[in-house]
Amino acid sequence: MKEMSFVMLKPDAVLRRLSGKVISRFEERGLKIAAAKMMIITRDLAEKHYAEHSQKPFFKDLVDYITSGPVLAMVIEGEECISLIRRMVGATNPKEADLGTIRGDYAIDTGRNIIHASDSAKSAEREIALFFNDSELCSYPLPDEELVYEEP
Ligand code: IDP
Ligand code: MG
Repeated sequence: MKEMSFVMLKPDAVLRRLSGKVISRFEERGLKIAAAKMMIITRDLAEKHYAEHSQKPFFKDLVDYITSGPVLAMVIEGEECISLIRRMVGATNPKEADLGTIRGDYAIDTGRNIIHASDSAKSAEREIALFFNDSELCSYPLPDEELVYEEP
């Protein structure tokens, strides 16, 4: 099933100039970038995005972090890509993230774990709507798309 996920490269990823490397992993895996924009997000948007964590002790630090510099917000599309991207991203605490995952290869600190990815279809829908208008989502076929094997 085709899905769309909201993926955001956090300020440390952008400032460490890792954006290209991380985007390449998604492209090389066969996923499609449906939307992308560099933004410095407001506290209001950050608080809405992370609303589920509003009562957590790290909430203020998290909002400070995510608003501290530019983020690269993206919508990524592909077959069952929500869980696939979560697996590619790795554990929230990069010290526990497997090597070969994005966090496992590029991060060391939970508070600077370089990337966000939606954790469910419901979150993806909510997060995409927070960051993008429908008109910003690009629908286009990839040359190899018809080669994807569909389970009978
Ligand atoms: P996720 O990003 O892997 O989905 P969540 O539990 O949803 O992880 O937490 C959202 C973000 O909040 C994490 O990516 C991380 O940046 C931050 N965070 C989570 N737990 C902690 C913590 O214990 N200390 C500091 N920051 C945290
Ligand atoms: Mg989360």
